[in-house]
Amino acid sequence: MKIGIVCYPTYGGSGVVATELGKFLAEKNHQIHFISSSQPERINTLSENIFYHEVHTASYPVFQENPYVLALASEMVDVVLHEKLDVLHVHYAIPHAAAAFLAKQILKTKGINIPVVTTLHGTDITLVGKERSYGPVVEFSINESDVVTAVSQSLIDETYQNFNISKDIKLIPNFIDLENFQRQPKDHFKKAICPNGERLLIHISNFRPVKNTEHVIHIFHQVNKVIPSKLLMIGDGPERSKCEELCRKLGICNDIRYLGKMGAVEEVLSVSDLFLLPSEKESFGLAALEAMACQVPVCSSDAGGIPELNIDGFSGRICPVGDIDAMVKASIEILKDDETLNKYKQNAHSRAKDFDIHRVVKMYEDVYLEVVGKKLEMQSI
Ligand code: GMT
Repeated sequence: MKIGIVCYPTYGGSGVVATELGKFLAEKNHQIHFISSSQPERINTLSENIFYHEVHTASYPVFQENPYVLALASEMVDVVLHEKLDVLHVHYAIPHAAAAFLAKQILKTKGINIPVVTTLHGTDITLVGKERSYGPVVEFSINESDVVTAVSQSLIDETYQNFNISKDIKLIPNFIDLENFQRQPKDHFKKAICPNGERLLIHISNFRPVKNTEHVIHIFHQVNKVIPSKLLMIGDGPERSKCEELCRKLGICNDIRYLGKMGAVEEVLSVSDLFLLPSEKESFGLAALEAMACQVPVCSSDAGGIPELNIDGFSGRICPVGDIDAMVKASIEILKDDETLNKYKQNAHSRAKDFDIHRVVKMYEDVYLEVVGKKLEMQSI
């Protein structure tokens, strides 16, 4: 099939899901056309089946801001027409689902019926999507999509709670490529960071307020008093400077390293002992799944869809959102001795296998086949 994938080019989250999905579909001989505002971070492979179309917004003195949605819809129309796409798959409702609706209507006037699949990822529903300034458009464009998927049951439930949705929403969870994400021998790196055999804790996110990154610092501070440890903070975003200030205030800067938006996170995950994810909201927690694939157990909050991924007492521990003391206790329980830690590590890896890319991508392929099949049926009537 010829599939257009529309996504944000960002580090982590929906951008990563969209690009990993496209790369894997390309390996399965589908032709993939990524449409985005700039080259997505993880399109790093050369493949005869992968194409990239950048959205260009022409500026004009009258515009306060260039109207991206219009440029995106125009690009979608152009790519569907000239590349003869079978289906458009948009990731993150705002503004991609609305732009897809517009493109679909334009294409209709040219006698083309392009099916639109919308995948809901998280804050497009649970946070910013609910804002008065976006809500009606989000609701409308979900209802107008041919198929809607969401990455967890919790996100499906919240979508029905927050909006008046007439569509069935299919659960297709996020996935992991276990060949790329696996524990690698990086002992020299572990020795450099933890010279005295300390445990290594890690957090990876875009440092937005929903991630509760300051809680990560507080949890680490308390754990470190009981079990000598170090902390890696990976990623970057608006809350990072607050975290740095907190580290200075607590006098623990020497035990914490900020490595920014690293490319190969599987390398640092390979030497880590515990992933901390105290988020206030989290529809799935892809970063936690990547950690589990590298045999890193997860101490998380119970926000959103996290409990559908992390199993309390098995792949890690789950505590109420905001309960720092409980997360400290739970982390210590996981890290207290090698036998317990190794058990959690194995369990985390075995849980990650439930989200194997081979199984999950098949679910997306089935969705594409269904909508393309319906389109062909309608054409033949
Ligand atoms: O919804 C967001 O905050 C952004 C989104 C992204 O594009 O980074 O992240 C969400 O999508 C990920 C991929 O499906 C999920 O793993 C994250 O849990 C989810 N983030 C939140 O719900 C906060």
